[in-house]
Amino acid sequence: MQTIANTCVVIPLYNEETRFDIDKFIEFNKLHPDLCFCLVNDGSTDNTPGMLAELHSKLERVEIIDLEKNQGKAEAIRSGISQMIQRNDIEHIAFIDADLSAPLETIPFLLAAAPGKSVILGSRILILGTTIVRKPFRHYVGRVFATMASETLNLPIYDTQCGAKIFSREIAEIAFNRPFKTRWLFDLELIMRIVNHTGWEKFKEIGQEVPLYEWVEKGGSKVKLSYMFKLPFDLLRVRKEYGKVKK
Ligand SMILES: Nc1nc2c(ncn2[C@@H]2O[C@H](COP(=O)(O)OP(=O)(O)O)[C@@H](O)[C@H]2O)c(=O)[nH]1
Ligand SMILES: [Mg+2]
Repeated sequence: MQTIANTCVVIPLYNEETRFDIDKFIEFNKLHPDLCFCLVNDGSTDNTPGMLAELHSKLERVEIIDLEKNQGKAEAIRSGISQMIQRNDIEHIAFIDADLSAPLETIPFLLAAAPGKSVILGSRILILGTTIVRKPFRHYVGRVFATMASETLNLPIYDTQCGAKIFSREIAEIAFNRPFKTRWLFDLELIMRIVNHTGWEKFKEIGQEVPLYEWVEKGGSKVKLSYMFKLPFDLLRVRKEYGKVKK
């Protein structure tokens, strides 16, 4: 039975002092005191470590990892997940962004929406009943990229790049067992690692994409727009490394 009692949420933070909202964590903790957090400071040069220390002193189930040098979101998440995998009491490991574009409540929401699944992928789909706020330009570039990725890898997933995902501990071990080849396509890489391990038919059984009820893009994104031009090349690297999904 999946409960949030044995779930841990990994959050990478790089210079998040202005976006990190400690009060939201304290409020959430009152409703879900069992959920644990692993907060990874990715070599921040601002007061992020100070804010993490404050949260650590206020909540019980918070672990902090301090990376001395900035390593990028993928590697920051990987260090958090690698540490959580060691804990036998943990069944599910999630990750979300520090700006809480997906609110903390997303975690219990996703677990309840996909009972028994070991790969739960949040998906940003604007349909009646959901609040999905993204800058039009980013949305369109994102959709063109998602379609290209889906075709190139033969992978029918609507939103591979969504920053809210949950895995069983066993699957997390497979998905994060080595460093990623690309800086921003690690979401695609980890999905391909899982599919290549389980095969497509099994992946369909254990995985589910769930439309988020809320995703509100926050200002201050640190992903450079110029990266857009590198995306197709990185996508080809992913295909070279992992091949296409065989069905
Ligand atoms: N851009 C960036 N984000 C990082 C890095 N290391 C960790 N992160 C975290 O990764 C998440 C990315 O969020 P954000 O910059 O808002 O990306 P976006 O919402 O996709 O534009 C945040 O939690 C960051 O703090 C890094 O080196 N660069
Ligand atoms: Mg963001």
